[in-house]
Amino acid sequence: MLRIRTIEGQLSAGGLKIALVASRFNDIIVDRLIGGAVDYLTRHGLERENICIVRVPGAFELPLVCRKLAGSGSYNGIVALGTVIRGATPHFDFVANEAAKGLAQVCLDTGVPIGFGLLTTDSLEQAVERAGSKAGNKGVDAAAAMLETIRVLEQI
Ligand code: INI
Repeated sequence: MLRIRTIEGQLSAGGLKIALVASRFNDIIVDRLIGGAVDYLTRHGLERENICIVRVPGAFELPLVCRKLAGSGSYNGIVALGTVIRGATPHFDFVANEAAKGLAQVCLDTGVPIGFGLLTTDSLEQAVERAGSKAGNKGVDAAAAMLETIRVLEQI
């Protein structure tokens, strides 16, 4: 029987340089996402001095700043963190859609993996649930996805 070649990412972060880009908007939630991402990455071997945290005003600004960081060649991966909470107007949809679309485009244009840690929720309660309580911590999930993707890409 022929062997199937399988490529899988190891979850070791030692030696990498990682940027976290985090919005100030809804920082009560976003700070928990940052904490989760930093905790995950350091427990997987990333040295604290190899983490750079960049704060941006809101989710809308995430793609532009991620693009500059990705293009700098200084980072192996980026974790984008933010929280968009639905209000009474369509503003939510514009901010959330543009942020998500922009981040995907930066990944594809630059080849630098971006962990998508942008919460889009109907309420503050749903955001709290996803920032270190009953639905986990999406900052952790985004950091884990970025790390795995970095290690997969290295092998292709
Ligand atoms: N930015 C967020 O990160 N979350 C939100 O919920 C949000 N809402 O609802 O307005 C938000 N708006 C600000 C936006 O991201 C930009 O910073 C702003 O429009 C200036 O460009």
